[in-house]
Amino acid sequence: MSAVSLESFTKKYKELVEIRLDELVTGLQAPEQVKEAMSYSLKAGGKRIRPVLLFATLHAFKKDPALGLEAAAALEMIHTYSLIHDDLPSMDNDDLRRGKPTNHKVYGEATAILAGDGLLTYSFEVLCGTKGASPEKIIRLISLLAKSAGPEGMVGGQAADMEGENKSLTVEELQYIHKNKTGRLLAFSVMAAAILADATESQVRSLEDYAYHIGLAFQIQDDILDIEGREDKMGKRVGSDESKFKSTYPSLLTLDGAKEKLKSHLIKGKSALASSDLDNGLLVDIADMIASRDH
Ligand code: GRG
Repeated sequence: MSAVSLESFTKKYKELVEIRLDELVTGLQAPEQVKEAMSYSLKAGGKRIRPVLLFATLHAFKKDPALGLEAAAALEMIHTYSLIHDDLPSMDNDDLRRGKPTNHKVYGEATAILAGDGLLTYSFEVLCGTKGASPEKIIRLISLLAKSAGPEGMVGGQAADMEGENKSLTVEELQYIHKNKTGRLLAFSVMAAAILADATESQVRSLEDYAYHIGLAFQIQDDILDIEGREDKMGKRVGSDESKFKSTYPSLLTLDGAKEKLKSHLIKGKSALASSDLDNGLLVDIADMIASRDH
């Protein structure tokens, strides 16, 4: 348990990033339809785990979390674009996300594609405006975000996921998909804060290790929720992995095996922090929350 409660920290910084996201999109000189579509998905009720993780990592360095505001907004834009595109008919063809109609169901496919493209490209412009950071740091942030979201990161993970459909994958292949599709943006949350806070090499190593394990824990819990989750909490259909014959941790390891694996990543993630000299309370609480979340 940390001195600051995760609940109050999340409430405060979730609101901060939501206000900033709203200002950023409202201020755009762009056609109303695409602005509205971008805004619709940004405001559709995401948990903001990635921004909160970024702010909490800055807090662990005893830095003002608000230093990471532009990076957090940029990150949430990339995450939102990935969900809009993932839901498209040519990808997962989903009608519901967070209990609401998906972007293309409301605005049509072409506008949904453009809303995703708009969020992706605008996120880099936003990151360039990071306040209080030197040009060198901003370049490191841009490079890290591009690497994390691009073909060697999230896009690569998504491509491997699509190639793996209707095939039986090995645990290693599944791990590659999730490390990249889901893990890399979560890792960016932590490592962007490390850049902003001038982390030492040993702090970087501990945080990379922590991020790797919580990224996999996040995904394993996602697979478990697709079996055990409640549709009213999830805001989408459950059982979709099985109906699409997708390899998942429960399908490869059994449900109990997946739960064991989740527990082991949680322990490893938390122990990676134990060797760092950071104020870890919130990061430990986030790891626990990720492993036990119900949506
Ligand atoms: C289209 C390039 C491209 C990539 C898509 C992230 C992704 C890659 C697809 C999403 C598919 C999916 C359900 C992955 C499981 C993990 C995940 C990213 C869940 C959604 O993230 P949350 O739970 O979402 O943080 P909220 O709604 O809280 O923002």
